[in-house]
Amino acid sequence: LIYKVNDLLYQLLTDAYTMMVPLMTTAKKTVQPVTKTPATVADAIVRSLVAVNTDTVFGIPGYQTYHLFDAFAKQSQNLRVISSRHEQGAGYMAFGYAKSTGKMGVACVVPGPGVLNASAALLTAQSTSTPLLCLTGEIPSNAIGRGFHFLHEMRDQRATLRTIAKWAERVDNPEMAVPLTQQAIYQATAGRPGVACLDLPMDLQAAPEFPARTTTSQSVARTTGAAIDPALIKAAAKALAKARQPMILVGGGAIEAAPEILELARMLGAPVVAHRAGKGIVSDRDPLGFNAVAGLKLWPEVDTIIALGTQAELPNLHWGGMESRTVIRVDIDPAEINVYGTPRIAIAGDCKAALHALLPALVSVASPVTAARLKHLADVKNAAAHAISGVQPQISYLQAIRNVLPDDGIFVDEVTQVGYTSWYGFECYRPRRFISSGYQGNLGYGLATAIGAKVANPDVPVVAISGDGGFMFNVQELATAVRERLNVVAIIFNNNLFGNVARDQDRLFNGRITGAQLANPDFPALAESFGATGMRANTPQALGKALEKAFTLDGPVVIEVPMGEYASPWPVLFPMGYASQLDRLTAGEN
Ligand SMILES: Cc1ncc(C[n+]2csc(CCOP(=O)(O)OP(=O)(O)O)c2C)c(N)n1
Ligand SMILES: [Mg+2]
Repeated sequence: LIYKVNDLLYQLLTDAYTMMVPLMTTAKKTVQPVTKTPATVADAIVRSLVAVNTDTVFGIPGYQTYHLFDAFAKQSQNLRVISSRHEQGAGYMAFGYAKSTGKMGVACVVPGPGVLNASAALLTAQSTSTPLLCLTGEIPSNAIGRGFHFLHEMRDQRATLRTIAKWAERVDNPEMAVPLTQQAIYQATAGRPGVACLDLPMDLQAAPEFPARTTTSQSVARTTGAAIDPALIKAAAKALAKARQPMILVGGGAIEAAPEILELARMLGAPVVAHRAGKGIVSDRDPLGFNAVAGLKLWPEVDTIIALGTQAELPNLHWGGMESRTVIRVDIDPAEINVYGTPRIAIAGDCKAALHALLPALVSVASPVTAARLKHLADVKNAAAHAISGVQPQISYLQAIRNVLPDDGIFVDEVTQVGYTSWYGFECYRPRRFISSGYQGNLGYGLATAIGAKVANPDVPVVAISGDGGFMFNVQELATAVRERLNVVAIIFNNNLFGNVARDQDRLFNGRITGAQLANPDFPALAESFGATGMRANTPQALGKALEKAFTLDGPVVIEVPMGEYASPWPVLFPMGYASQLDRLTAGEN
């Protein structure tokens, strides 16, 4: 009731004030036509975002975020609001925005169901070390923890978010709003990037802006990146110089060090293996750019491995034999380095800084790369390409897409037969052009992620692939792309099945397939009903033609590709089975 009365009084006062403004301006020319409401804490928060060049917020407004959205509106010359049709869509749009640029993505959602709807996207961003800030509404501060059954109330939202995000805090008084916003931005972007969530009780958003002050009742922590240890750099240089068969593994944490990595690779004559996030750091056109299948083919000979900004899941969880090799890991997150066991040389720090120290140390000790070595690597790469070419019809479709998508075009995968194959079978030539949901493997993240990527890269073609199963998880975001006139192209490989599940069940449970059959809409007609363009392509050649046309259109395009049988994409990637090293890792034998 207090809030209702408050709202009413506030409304009456602003209305009366607005009505008086014309009178004041005609009476006295010097009086400014003030129609603005007084600045709120929400305004101050949004100014903090604009100060770090935030230009887009993805979200859905609601009772507990009205003041934030109004503050966005007041900053409309600096900030664009893109509302989605489900909070998961908003989360993935912020994710796609961040993944394709390296900049922080921003989402804003109501508490409780809004937060939980967004949570799958937050988890994906956190798991892929993606900088994302989520501003979450919260019930009035004096109702928190009281169990009053307030709209969207959730028992402990901050605690829930802490299980997902890198950092989650709540603003408990107006004076902390700006410092905690700055801290949230810092947490999302500094060190190992990740998800920062800031809970903002609705009454505090609406409170008058708090004048800047230094004394604070909630403390604001700062963490600093570790300095690179020169002794470890020396040891790494020594180990690499001694290596007969070195291999470099790269992940998302190595993107900024792309030029240094190429230099290292050429100096050592070492292939650079990328799986998902690391794709494009070294171009697949470069003789030293290796996909996971080529990496695995070379693995038996490899004696020394340097993993840069990657969880190094491939050798640790799947390939095995890490204990008999010299392992060097460089990771900005010291907690990550020892997850699979302690590497011989563990360098906690930024990849670029580490390589700036390592490269000069190597110059005098590394031996020249022989022509025989390069020939051998080329043979391995060719043998892998040959094995991959047998994964049909996926490879033919991926090739058709690659032929049309320019080098700077963005490809968004999904967990579908063509998507798994793309991890090793879709060439990538630049970093941040291949977007994956990483080890979360979320169905339905593709379309919304592609929308976010297109918002951030309006001049670049963006294509998302999915199965019929995955596409329907977030189909509603077609409406967002139509409204925003975003030329995002969604290719649906339709086998009327949760295909991967059906194949596993068939194999594991003697042909008993449960819960995997799907009844689908007419996808092109569905797209047209949204105001998008719908197409159908029956062959790789037809898909190439359709895609060419699609990139010339205005607004989103859906291309359905009816599919029959697929070759399994798994044997070339995991011939030893998935996570074959798990028992060894958990038995502590590393
Ligand atoms: C959010 C989510 N729920 C469930 C799954 C489990 N899952 C993995 S693959 C798959 C089937 C995907 O079907 P579809 O998108 O049509 O691709 P297909 O394998 O048929 O090519 C399912 C249900 C998942 N990966 N993500
Ligand atoms: Mg399917």
